[in-house]
Amino acid sequence: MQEPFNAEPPRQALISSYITPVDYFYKRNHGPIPIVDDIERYRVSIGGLLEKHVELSMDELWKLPKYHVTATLQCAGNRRTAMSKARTVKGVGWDVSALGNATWGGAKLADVLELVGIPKLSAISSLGGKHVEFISVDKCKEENGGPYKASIPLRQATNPDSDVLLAYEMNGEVLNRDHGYPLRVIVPGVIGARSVKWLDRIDLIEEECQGFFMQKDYKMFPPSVNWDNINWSSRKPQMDFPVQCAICSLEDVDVASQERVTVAGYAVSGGGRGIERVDISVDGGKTWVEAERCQKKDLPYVASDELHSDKWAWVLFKAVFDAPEHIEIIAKAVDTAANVQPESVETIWNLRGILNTSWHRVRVQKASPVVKSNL
Ligand SMILES: Nc1nc2c(c(=O)[nH]1)N[C@H]1C(S)=C(S)[C@@H](COP(=O)(O)O)O[C@H]1N2
Ligand SMILES: [Mo]
Repeated sequence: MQEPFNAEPPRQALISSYITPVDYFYKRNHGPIPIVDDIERYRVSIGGLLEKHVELSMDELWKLPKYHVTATLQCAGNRRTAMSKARTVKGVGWDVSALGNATWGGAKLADVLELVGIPKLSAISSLGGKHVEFISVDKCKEENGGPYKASIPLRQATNPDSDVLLAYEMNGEVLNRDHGYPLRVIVPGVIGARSVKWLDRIDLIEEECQGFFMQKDYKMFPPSVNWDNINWSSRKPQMDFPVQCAICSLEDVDVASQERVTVAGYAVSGGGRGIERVDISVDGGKTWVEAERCQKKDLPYVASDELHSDKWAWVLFKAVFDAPEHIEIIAKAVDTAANVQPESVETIWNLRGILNTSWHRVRVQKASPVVKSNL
């Protein structure tokens, strides 16, 4: 989509490496991509309930300890197109590639907040603030021309272990314009919508952000809720994402041209829960085989002595089968809390089409044998 600019890579490209190259990393925008080019004069303002408002330059952020966090960013709308096939939903259509796994470099939000006087691990500040709001410089029609914004609980923002970053690097390079130059938030394990790009302001606030994307979007409703009976305030904004996986080595429907088919893809869970295993079925879910976990190679953008965490990253998986005549191949992942993906999309259908984490299915047909010519 040109306006706003939204893009995802082909399935095969997505899993061609453990770290997603910037060019293959999905892009999701709600308004025009802003240009912030005067880096000398760029400041991120920190205020809200704070007694003293502070402005930080990039120089000051670069001076803070630099962390590398390898984290999968996933749009809540990933796999929406498949959900809309069950029943129509509202939202941008995505196949299975509205996510990517990058090594983000930047300052920890917990360090930045400490710098402005909010101690580590605070759940509520002495000034009454319980949430931290991120405000962008872009302008969105959903916000009536105002900036994109989101918030996270203060507890998460001040906890160094939650690895929330003010990132200025992606895969060892300066963050590019599409992904939030010069500075963006990365909230690992949480739907992409909270990782605000082109950061302008950080505010300590009492209650969660009242912006459109927190209050009127990105909430998970039950299948009974439709556009006539929706009550937005009855639900909380979606934060962590649930366990997810998808097969990327095959399209739906694919033709197997060889005797063997390779079933490969990604699996990831939110909230810092790792992936325990991925099960594959080639007989419609009657029997399952555990997929192999692909060895992740050295992290190309991290030196061994650097501060690094990859607990928020996806795993790539692979299994190889004989190609029968007609098969439905299914993948489902289990996370370290033993959460399993739901079997059918109908049971998790919701009007905004978010968090389609149902078992991922592709159909494969064996190619008809090539008839040898006598010529
Ligand atoms: N300022 C701003 N931040 C934003 C958005 C946006 O439209 N504007 N989109 C959000 C959504 S919904 C997602 S999924 C991620 C996408 O990040 P990416 O484009 O770097 O992949 O950014 C989030 N941050
Ligand atoms: Mo998103």
